Amino acid sequence: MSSPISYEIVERVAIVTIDNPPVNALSPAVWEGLDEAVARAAHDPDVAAVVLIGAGSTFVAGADIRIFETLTTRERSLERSAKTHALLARLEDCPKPLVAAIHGHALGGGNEVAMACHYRVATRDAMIGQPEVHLGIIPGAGGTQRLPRLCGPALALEMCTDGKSISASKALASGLLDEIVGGDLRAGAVKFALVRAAASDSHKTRERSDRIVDVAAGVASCERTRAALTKAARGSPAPSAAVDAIQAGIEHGFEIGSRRERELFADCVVSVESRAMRHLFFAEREVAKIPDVPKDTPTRNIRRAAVVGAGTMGGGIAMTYANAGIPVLLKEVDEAALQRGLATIRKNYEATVSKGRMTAEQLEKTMGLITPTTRYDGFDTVDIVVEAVFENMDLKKATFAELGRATRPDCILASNSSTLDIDEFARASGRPALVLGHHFFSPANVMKLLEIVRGRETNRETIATSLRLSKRLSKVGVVVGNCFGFVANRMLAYYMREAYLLLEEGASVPQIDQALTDFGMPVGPFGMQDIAGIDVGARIRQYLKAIGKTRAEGPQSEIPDRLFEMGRYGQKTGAGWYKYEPGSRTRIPDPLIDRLAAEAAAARGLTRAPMSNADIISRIMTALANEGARVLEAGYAIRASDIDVIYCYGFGFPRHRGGPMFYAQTVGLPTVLARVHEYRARFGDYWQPAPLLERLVAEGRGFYTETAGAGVSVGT
Ligand code: 3H9
Repeated sequence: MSSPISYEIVERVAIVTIDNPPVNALSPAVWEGLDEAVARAAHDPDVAAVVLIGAGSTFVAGADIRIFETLTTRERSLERSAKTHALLARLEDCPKPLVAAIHGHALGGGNEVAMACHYRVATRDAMIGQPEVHLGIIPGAGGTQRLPRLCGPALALEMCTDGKSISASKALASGLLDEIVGGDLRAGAVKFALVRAAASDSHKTRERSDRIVDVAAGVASCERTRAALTKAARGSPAPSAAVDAIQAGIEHGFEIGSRRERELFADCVVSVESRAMRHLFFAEREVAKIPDVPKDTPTRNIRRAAVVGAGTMGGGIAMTYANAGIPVLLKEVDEAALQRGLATIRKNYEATVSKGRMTAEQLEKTMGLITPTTRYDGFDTVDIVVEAVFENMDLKKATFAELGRATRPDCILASNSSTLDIDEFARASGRPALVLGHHFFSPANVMKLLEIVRGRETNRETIATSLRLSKRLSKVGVVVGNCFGFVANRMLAYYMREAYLLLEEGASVPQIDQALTDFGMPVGPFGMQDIAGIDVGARIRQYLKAIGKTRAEGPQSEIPDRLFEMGRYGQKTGAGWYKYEPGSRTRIPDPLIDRLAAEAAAARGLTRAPMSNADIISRIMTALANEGARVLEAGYAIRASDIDVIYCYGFGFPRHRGGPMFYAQTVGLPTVLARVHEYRARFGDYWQPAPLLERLVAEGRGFYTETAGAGVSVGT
């Protein structure tokens, strides 16, 4: 195999190029090659300086994340990172100026390599960051030690705990970069290196202390960051471990700090939390790979869009398109509804302006991309329509029939339905190959998930176009099959069923919500329903009743419908599962709910009894995983990891748990199956083990080898 590192000399400067597509990740061969190339330059009498540069579109996007799977024990990790630290010290000890030339991204280990160089130059559009916390780890190649020495503790703490990249200009201002190169990076870096060679000054980052003069202030900064993290980290231990490592370096110097970094890195890399987050990193990239939709499937260019319905969802979807710079027609039935919708959109943007995340000028420009209308005029100019009218089958079918007439025959027609049968809309439109679901999550302009619902006849081009479009809209698009509730809401029905039943059996609303937020959810099931609106679920149940179906098998609690009858729709009516003071979103427990729960329990012949938070989590997560297994077996999700992505992006499932399927696997599928059997014995036959779960346990396998069968199939 050829080396990913090449070496050439230009004007007495050794150019060491890292060429390890697609992102020049630091594989063992890259580390080794770098070590050898810099040693060679150090001894090469024709070389006065060294430039380290990346081939292709980026410098280095970090360590090769797959390698972490080999660090199965803490000892192994300690051994490996000691070697990496020593290697970087060797680079830093190079007697000739060593210059990192950065374009694209210098992330994680990529930035750590750059910081072990004596100087760093970059293109104007380069991005630099330590994103390790997103993988549940901390920088492990000296990042927690060199970063504060270059840019000061405050920015180092920020970068290592929030994982966000900074721009080249910010990096320059902070001292992390030495120069921004305007023209050709390689030529600029060579020029820079020759100047430094002439000055022959030593510049080892590890020996610098000028950015950490005031140790007490640095420590105080660490303590403030740690305190602020308690809430933001939502149970992930990595951010505070990064603070500990930085603090050790500030208080006790580079060597002791580095040792602490290695220990904390080792703790993190073997943790379940990090495994979960690494799993999600690859899962997110996997979702775009659809077995029968090859990468080279042609896609349509979406230049103009239309949204039908300017309610909460329609307005949010129009904002999503406008935010991506795509002009969008927004249609409502009458002028009053249209003006209400537009006013809400403007209010949302004004809130963004007031938070300083948008300028007044950008607001007007973005609003200018949204063209309000009460007619279908102009619909023959758009490439896609997203229907977001009221969740009613007859209304939606009539809308699709109308859209079939009002748009060009090659226009894609998408429905934002959260539950209904896409194939019925497809038939009504007269162009089923171009019809599918685009199920956004509320608020549509904020939530990152887009369920792309494949109908029986949806063609490959429409799927490929939707996947590409979702990236443009800054969404994570996941292709799912056409079943009631698709994947997210179908599984959510089981999550909610258990929450209601737990309430009737003796837990309280605040206890259940607290158990779930302690688990890492951003909000518990009842708090979430108060935000989404109790009326929404109630209307769906009414529709299902009318067609003789239920959302989830098993006993259905009457309490949500009683709240609906009382007009308690949640936050919007000032009362739901909780009470709310006017203008406040603070949840106030309401004894009325306990009375309703007691009545419901009596009606079902139950004696209410206290239960532990662990029992609550166990019941709810078992229900999710069991239903997830059914969804997977039916082929409504292509992979178990797609379900994980759906839950993390659609409902804020804690990333450090990896999603409901990954979490089940960390609990152990035999344990999950045993719990299903136990619940069946205790609560009744509506608890049925998913056949896939039984099969996997019998075969000693996990969820992650299964891919979809027939459900998510195949147009032409
Ligand atoms: C680290 O560095 C720890 C250190 O402290 C050192 C410890 C010793 N490894 O995202 P894309 C693959 S931890 C392996 O679709 P984009 C990715 O899976 C690391 N593979 O492209 C995909 O493969 P495929 C810290 C990687 O243009 C392909 O590359 N660094 C890695 O949308 C394209 O990726 C990070 O966390 C990797 N490090 O975005 C940065 N990176 O085509 C992670 C990417 O088979 N990477 N791949 O699906 C990113 O954030 C984005 O990939 C990047 C490009 C912004 C670079």
